Order: sequence, then C-alpha cells, then structure tokens
Amino acid sequence: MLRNDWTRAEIHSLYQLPLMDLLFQAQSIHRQHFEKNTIQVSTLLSIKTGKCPEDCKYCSQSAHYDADLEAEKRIAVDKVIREAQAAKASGSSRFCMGAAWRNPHERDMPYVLEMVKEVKALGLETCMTLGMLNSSQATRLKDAGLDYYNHNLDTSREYYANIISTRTFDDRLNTLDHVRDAGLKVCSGGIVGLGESEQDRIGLLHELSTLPIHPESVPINMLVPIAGTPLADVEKLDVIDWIRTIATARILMPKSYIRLSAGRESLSDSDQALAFMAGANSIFSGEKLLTTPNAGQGRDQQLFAKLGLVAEKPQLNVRETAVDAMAI
Ligand code: SAM
Ligand code: DTB
Ligand code: SF4
Repeated sequence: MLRNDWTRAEIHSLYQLPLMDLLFQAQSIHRQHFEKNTIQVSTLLSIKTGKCPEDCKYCSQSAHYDADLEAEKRIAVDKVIREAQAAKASGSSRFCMGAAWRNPHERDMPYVLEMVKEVKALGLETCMTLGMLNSSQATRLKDAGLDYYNHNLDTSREYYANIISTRTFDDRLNTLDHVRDAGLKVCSGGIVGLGESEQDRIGLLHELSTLPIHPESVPINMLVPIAGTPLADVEKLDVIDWIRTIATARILMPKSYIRLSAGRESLSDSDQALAFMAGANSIFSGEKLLTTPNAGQGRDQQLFAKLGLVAEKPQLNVRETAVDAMAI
C-alpha cells in the first residue's frame, strides 16, 4: 500500500536503522514492485547552457557566480535529435533535455514543443527540465508528447533559503502541481551534500513522500562541487548518508524509480552497488550530465556486467508489463 501520511519521526527511525536492516528492507520492498536487477537508463542533454538568472548556490550555470563554464545559446533541434538517436542506440530508454532558465518564455515554447514531438517520434520516453512552468505550458508540453517533467525540491523547506533566494520552495511546489494537473509524470528529488543536516535530508524525503501522489521518478543527486560557486568547498558528505537517503526513499515511495543522478562519477563500483542494493533503479548514462562529467558508458557497461544488472527496455513500464530486459 502506498502511503502519503509519513511522519518525520517515522522517516527518522527508518533512516537511522542499522545499515544492513535498512538495506534489507529497502531491497525487499524494491523486489515487490520492480523487476530485480533491472535499471532504467536515461541520457541527459543541455539544450541551453549557462547565464541562468537563478542563484542556486550549487550550480555551475548560475549567472550570479563565476564558474568556469562556456555559456551556449539554444542548440538547434536537429542537433538534439542526433543526440537522442545516439542515446537510443546506446541503450537509453529516456531522453532528458535541460535548460538553464528560470522558466521558459513564450518565445521558447515552439522550440521545445517541436523537440518533444521529434524525440518522442524516435520511440524514446521524453523528459524536460526547464525551470518553473505555468499550467498552460505544462498542458502544451503534455499534448506535444512529453512524458516526464523534472523539477526538484532540492532540500528541506527549512534549509532551502540557504541555497536559493530567487525562487521559493512554494514556487517549486506550484510548478509540481501544474505538472501533475497536466497529466505529466513527475520527476522530483533533491541534492545531498549541500552542508545540510540529517534532519534536512529527512525533511526533503518527508516533503516528497507526502505529496498527494509520489513522484514517479526521484533523483537523488550528490553535490558535484563547482569551483567559483558558494558551495565549492563544502565538506563532502559521507557516502553512507547518501545510501541511507536512497534506501529510505525506496521504502517511503515503493513504486517510484529512485535515480542515482549527479555525483556518480566520483563513486566507486562498490558504492554504486550499495546504492542499487538500497533500491536505486535508474541512472543517467553518458560521458556528461548537463555541464559536469558522468560515469561514462564504458564504465557503466562494465559495472552492469560485473553486478549482473540489465537496462530496462525503451518504452517498457515494469509497473504494467512483464519485463523483457536487455543488456546495455
Ligand atoms: N534549471 C532547471 C531547474 O533548476 O529546475 C533545470 C536544470 S537544474 C541543473 C536540475 C537539477 O540539477 C537541480 O535542481 C539540482 O538538483 C541538480 N544539480 C544542479 N547542479 C548540481 C550540482 N553541481 N551537483 C548536484 N546536483 C546538481
Ligand atoms: C537531476 O535531478 N539531476 C540532473 C537532472 N535532474 C537534470 C542534473 C544534474 C546536473 C549536475 C550538474 C551539471 O552537470 O551541471
Ligand atoms: Fe538555473 Fe537550474 Fe542551475 Fe538553478 S539549478 S541556477 S535554476 S540552471
């Protein structure tokens, strides 16, 4: 049974379980709802890079800081399509397009709508992350064939103001409402390693797991420190806290895909194996995330072979269909 009434105290007691008990519970729940040993693989592409008006303190793309980043205007739709074709050929089932915008302007809508239609026509699931959306924009994206919209809460409500001042926590929840009301699937999670406390990680998980409907996809990013941003020198989070966050998310939101997102590149094979044990079942593949390096397809192929994992087939939903998985 799915629950939306988790209390912080319940979440805290899960988070603090002896690690093996937490992992055992998370993996047992995982196997009740998903095909074991099967990982959904997405590819990310930045369609507009840098000069973002928002001040997210972790981000290489914010115009407020001095990160070493080459800004790029909107890239042409045909280039996006070529990247999507390559992603499909390499075994990805979903193509995620991200733009460094506060929100899409009306003049950007024909561009993104065209892109969604063409990527969808390749037989890929589509995902976008373009900042805040109003309800009409969400509906038009849905009508064009968008499957998922990514918009993260990032951290707890209490810690949020330490990280971003240019949009509020409630602005983010409003966008998630518009996305849900338009019939899009919701991808929403956060970042750990921002200098937050354990209570903040619990607060983030509480917000996500008490939404009226759990996000179908929950990315758990580990901060990638970016020189020139205010969080460049923040103390690194212990990997075990990242694992605990993933396992707790799996138990709270049993039917959601839990995605290992930013930060995977710096983790060992055994750290990642623990994360899969904790119930993570989705990754970004490819050499690059939006602006930072990712684990890379070669390393992922080796990791999957070593761990006996397979990639979920494109367009296949394990919730509704028998799984016929293929190796990446
Ligand atoms: N501009 C859009 C927005 O913020 O909604 C979409 C792109 S933004 C880069 C998507 C998410 O990536 C952020 O919400 C954050 O969780 C994550 N992210 C960005 N920079 C990161 C970093 N340096 N380390 C870890 N996660 C990061
Ligand atoms: C998400 O939660 N993580 C992805 C995706 N959604 C768009 C982005 C990670 C970005 C990491 C930093 C970078 O590459 O710029
Ligand atoms: Fe802009 Fe998104 Fe980066 Fe924030 S996370 S600065 S909104 S690109």
